[in-house]
Amino acid sequence: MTDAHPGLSCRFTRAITRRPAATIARGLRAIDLGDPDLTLFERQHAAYRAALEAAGVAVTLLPPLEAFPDSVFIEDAALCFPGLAVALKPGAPSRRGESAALLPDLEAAFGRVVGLPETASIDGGDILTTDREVLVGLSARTDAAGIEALAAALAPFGYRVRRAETPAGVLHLKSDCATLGDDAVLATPRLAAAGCFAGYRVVETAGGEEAAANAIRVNDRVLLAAGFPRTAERLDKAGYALTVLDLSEAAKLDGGLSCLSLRFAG
Ligand code: CIR
Repeated sequence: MTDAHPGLSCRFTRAITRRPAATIARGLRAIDLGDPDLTLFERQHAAYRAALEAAGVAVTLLPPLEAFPDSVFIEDAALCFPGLAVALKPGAPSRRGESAALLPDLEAAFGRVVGLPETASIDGGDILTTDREVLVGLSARTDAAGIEALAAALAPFGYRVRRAETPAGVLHLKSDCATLGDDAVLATPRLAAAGCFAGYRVVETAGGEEAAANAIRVNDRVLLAAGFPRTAERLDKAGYALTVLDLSEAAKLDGGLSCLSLRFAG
């Protein structure tokens, strides 16, 4: 950013979520681990919303979008700052329309909503907002035109965009990292080794626990997916208060903690 924005990446008062669609089993996935169970997904989604609320966030729940099986992963359709939202351009053809479907809700919640050109592709999962910059990973979903368009859209508001590389074979940049606030990040060793976190304090996920990296810092807590005890121990030792959530059904569609909400202050 032009200036540091203390707390921008982890101090939130509101979140927008979307109920999983009954068509969820048609969602995209890199590897077939079986279809998610809708009833269990809904239960886990409710627990996720409750954890956000317990961390001090007022949660809006939008109705399901049956035409978009992946629309529960609402983070990919927009990027939020205090008073400002960017309607993104999801890179998967089946998800492209999610952003337009969300637009009325963004307009209701934010004083200003900006769009991006049709030529751009960019998923929210590739965008890591820290307190000093917006780091965007090139990936199979996010292209150079998408990153350039986002940089141009955010420049007037004083937010600086920096380009990074999402590791090969990884869905999104934030599949491999999370902001912890205060210039600290949680990251996989493979992403940390790529050098994009120079100047940050990095807590690395434990070996074999790469999927733990898609955590979220929400006010005074870090929400972490269940099943990663050694990474949990590292975060605990580093002084973070943890809330551990079972999101097995989202994980079957390559979804994690960040993608299930849009979090913002305002
Ligand atoms: C997809 O492939 O687009 C969805 N099945 C999962 C999206 C997860 N989004 C995210 O981590 N930001």
